[in-house]
Formats: sequence, C-alpha cells, structure tokens
Amino acid sequence: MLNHIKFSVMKMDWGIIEPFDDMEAIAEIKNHGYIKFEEKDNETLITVDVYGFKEGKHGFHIHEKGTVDKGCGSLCAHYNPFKANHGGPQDNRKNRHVGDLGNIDVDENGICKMRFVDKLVKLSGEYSILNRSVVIHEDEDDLGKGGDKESLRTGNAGKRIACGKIEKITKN
Ligand SMILES: [Cu+2]
Ligand SMILES: [Zn+2]
Repeated sequence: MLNHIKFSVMKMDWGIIEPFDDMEAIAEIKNHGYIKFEEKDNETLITVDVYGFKEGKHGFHIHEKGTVDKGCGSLCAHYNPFKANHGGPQDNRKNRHVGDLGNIDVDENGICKMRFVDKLVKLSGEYSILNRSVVIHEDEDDLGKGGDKESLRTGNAGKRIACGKIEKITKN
C-alpha cells in the first residue's frame, strides 16, 4: 500500500506525488495557509503548507469541534474517540488521540511544508474528522513523553495560536 509514496515526514519534490483523489478535505488557517487531507486505501495523506509562524516546532492536532468562528479556544480537546492518552503520530490508537499529529517544524522563514501519511485520521466513516478543526500551538508537543500529567493530556503544547475548520472539498 502506498508504495508510490517514497517519503514520510520530509520536504519533497511535489512533482513525483500521485494525487489521492478519493476524498479530500481542507482546513484553511486564516493568514497562515492550509492543511489538506486526502483519504485513500484506508490511509490519509496530510499536506501542510503554512507560513507566518515562529521558527521551531509547534504542536499540531485535530481538535474535536469545528467552531473556529468562536475562536480556537472553543474547539474542545484533541479528537479522541478511543479514549486514549495523548501521544504522537507514531503511536497506535491505544496510545494516542486520533488527533495527535505531532509537530510542524517551521523554518527560519516562518514556513512549514510537509507531507505524511496517517492511518488513524479518516475523512469517511464513524470516526471522520470532517467538520472538526486543526490547531497549531505555540510550543512543541512532547508527544506524551514529558513525564507529567499534562503531557498525557495535551503534550504541553501551550497556547492555541491558529486554527481552521476541516471542510470537505466538493469537486465539480
Ligand atoms: Cu491542540
Ligand atoms: Zn492529544
């Protein structure tokens, strides 16, 4: 599966990527770019293309609600349908929230472009992330390894500095 995608989390040559076109969604982060989701064969390709953030790592999650009009503070906790502790994207579903996407790594120009595949994030079915939200935090997510209580809840990622609602892309 997905053998044609020769990357995990890295910057890439956009030209070699075959598009996933079964089902797509996008979260526009106002004044900061977008996050795109493409589901195919039970996996979801996530494309991050954002700008205007401070250099370094920033926690990156799917939160439960999609009410971005009421501010990033209204979006409730990380999307966690399996009632797990907080973790990172490499953990299995017993050890992470579905919404735990780790960190974006912002370069010295304030930009992060990356692509990776996630097996828990779904656009279809019972545990769909549609109409929920993407949140970018001020601090680095410790992926549940911080050794304190908050690490297992939020990864100590700090303030919510940007967010966007995940909306299905309707194709013509
Ligand atoms: Cu978050
Ligand atoms: Zn989490």
